[in-house]
Amino acid sequence: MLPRIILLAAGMLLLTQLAESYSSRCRTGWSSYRHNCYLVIKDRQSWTGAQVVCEMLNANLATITSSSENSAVARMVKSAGAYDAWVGLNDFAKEGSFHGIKSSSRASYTCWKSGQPNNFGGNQNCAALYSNMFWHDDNCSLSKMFVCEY
Ligand SMILES: [Ca+2]
Ligand SMILES: [Ca+2]
Repeated sequence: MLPRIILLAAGMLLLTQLAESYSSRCRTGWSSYRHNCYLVIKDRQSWTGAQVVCEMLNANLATITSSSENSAVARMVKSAGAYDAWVGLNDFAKEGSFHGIKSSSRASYTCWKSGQPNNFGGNQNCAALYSNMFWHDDNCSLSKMFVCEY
């Protein structure tokens, strides 16, 4: 009887440890959501500068591909105290056709604020996520907080 109880206890301990390693698989300070890890960087950068910083952290500007991911990242942006934050969407290649950092095809999921993207002034080619979870295109040279993802 005793060995069985010990085995059971050992099994539960193993499960607990597995659960812990799963929930903390992101590097220290990064937040996990589903299969990815995110960090809102409060040091304001241009969109290009932001991507450089993310790359130095072995990450990229966040590419958001679902409404649940969008809500999760928006919560992170809000808790960082950001009004808005750069994410990894741009329309450099073709005006009005926004795609992610690593994709050449148009993003299938978007959450633009009503009236956006509007390419205001003919010079808004980078996307930022408001803490209320809607997106807008803005001038890429503006300095904003940003979200890295890996
Ligand atoms: Ca544009
Ligand atoms: Ca805009």
